[in-house]
Amino acid sequence: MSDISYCPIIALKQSKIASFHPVSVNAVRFEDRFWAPRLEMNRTVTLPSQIELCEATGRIDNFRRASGKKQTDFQGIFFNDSDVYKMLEGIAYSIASHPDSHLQAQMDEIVQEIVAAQDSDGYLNTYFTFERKKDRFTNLKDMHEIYCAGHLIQAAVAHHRATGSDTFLNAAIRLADHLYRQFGPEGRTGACGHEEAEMALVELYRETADSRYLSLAHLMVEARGRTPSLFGNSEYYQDHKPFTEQDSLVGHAVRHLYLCSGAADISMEMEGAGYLPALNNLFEDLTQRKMYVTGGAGARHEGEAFGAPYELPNERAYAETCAAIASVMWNWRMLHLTGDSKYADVMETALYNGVLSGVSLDGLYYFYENPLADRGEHRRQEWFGCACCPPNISRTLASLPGYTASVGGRDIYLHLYIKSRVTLQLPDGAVILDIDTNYPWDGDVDIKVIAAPDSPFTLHLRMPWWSAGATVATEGAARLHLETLRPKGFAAIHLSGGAGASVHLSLPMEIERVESHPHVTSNLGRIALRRGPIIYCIEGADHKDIDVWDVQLPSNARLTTAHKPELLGGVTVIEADALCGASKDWTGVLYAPYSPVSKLSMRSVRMKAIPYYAWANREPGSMQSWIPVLSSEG
Ligand code: FUB
Ligand code: ZN
Repeated sequence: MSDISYCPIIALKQSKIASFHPVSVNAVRFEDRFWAPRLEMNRTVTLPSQIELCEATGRIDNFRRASGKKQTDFQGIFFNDSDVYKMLEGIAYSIASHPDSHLQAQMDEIVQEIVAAQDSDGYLNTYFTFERKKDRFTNLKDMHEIYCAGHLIQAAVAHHRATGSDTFLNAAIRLADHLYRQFGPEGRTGACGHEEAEMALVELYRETADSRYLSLAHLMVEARGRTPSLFGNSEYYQDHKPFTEQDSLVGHAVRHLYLCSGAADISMEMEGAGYLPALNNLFEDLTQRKMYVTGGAGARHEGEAFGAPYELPNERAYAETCAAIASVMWNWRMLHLTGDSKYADVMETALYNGVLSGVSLDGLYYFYENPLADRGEHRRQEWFGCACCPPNISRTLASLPGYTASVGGRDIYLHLYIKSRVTLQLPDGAVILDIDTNYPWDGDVDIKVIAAPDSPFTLHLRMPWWSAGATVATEGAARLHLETLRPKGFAAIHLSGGAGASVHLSLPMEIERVESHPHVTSNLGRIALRRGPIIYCIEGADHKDIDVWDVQLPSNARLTTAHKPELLGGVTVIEADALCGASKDWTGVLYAPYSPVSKLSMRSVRMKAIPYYAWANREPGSMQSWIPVLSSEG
């Protein structure tokens, strides 16, 4: 079984720049009714089904083929190796927080197949074998070789952290050394058309302390946007400008967000990298002009790309699950780089909405695109030819315990409020916290210090952006001082040390009617409903005899909540008296002379909104996240 002590998502203990470093995945035990069952399903249903699917689709046979164990054709898309690596990363983090000898044995069997497929010079990509060997690294723009290498490295680092075994890590080192010979200071200028390896190489540097990998990641970020160009100075590949000059998110969304993640990683390890101003500008662009209210990103189907500012269509939203995950990864890194909780806010929004919608409640079906409105046609699929999203979700879920909290010196930071037991290491001993809450349905959070060294330490509690009016109360044996909110969005509570203190945080979870910038034309005259971190939508399954596209919510409607333990795995719904219908009879009519909406032509309906992440888990039907508002004057 696993013999591990420190298994974080990003290992920042040695960073001289990061504000704090994350808790180990295996030091957090979820005990809640929201995430704990999801992680259990990920371990017992999702990951095993992904192993089967990777086998059934020939993804693992591709490694057997490359090692000579099987004589078959290469199967699937040229970057299929990356799906196997992401799945393995998920298994590694899953067994770190929940040992599972069967899953671990399956993981190690696949690792053996991978290691056996590696060339003696360290190269490893099952597509570029045999007759395609001559084509290695001849098309960096399109062929994802370095991208696949990045995913291998991330999986191998997770495997090493979770198991203590060097087998996979050594393969990653041999591959990274190969990349270094090709693209390091003595090699040629190069990077992948699809970023990913940058953050992987930084993580390998963190795992091995070999600074060549950090230099290589830096060279790869620096290679973009130059003359002569890597990729025709194309925006699609983020090759239009040097990273330091980039101020707007463009081109393929996952790629740009992975690039930002890599640049943030480099910024935490390399003095003077100079990326922070660009990262700040890009974050502003994301949150002020290009992010869906669900935390989703990348509005356009064409090129899986970011759109223009405020181009955020609902029904035609692309919002790839991988892009929401990439936003989580980037914001997680920005949180550690800057110590500012605003990044955790964006991360949490994406997690509970645009990421979680990507997987069905039974853990077996996936969304690739995550539209915010639908006419009952968009359904989750068991798998995809291009299956980037499913294993990206499983690795994110498996690593979630590691996103809960961080430590820096004698300061502990709580980012995600989840009923759990969290163990954090201060310089003079462990602090054990019991966090009791029914979040995300309730904003009351009780934190008890179960064990702590005798000397003082400070607990920093994230105050989410929606939690105006939050209060913190303290009690217990320890001497407690409550400070006001710090500029970086955490409330600091000084504890005198020892066990026994308790802190009560109350985050008001009002139902908020959210409107968007008027230039988001698809949302004109509409509101979204948000309560705590959860975005809501209305769905046909709850409104049998009407089309939810006809629902209008009076601006003064009384909104109430009800918790429904039996519905959709247990959700809090929002209900209101609304109206349904239109100002005139539109049968057979597309355009007509304008007439103001009259409530008289509408009928009353009881509207029930469910969390957006849970839609499309029942029979097909229309869905709307942005609901038209009817003025109370009308
Ligand atoms: O190209 C690799 C992955 O497949 C991308 O990140 C996704 O957008 C999908 O195209
Ligand atoms: Zn994807």
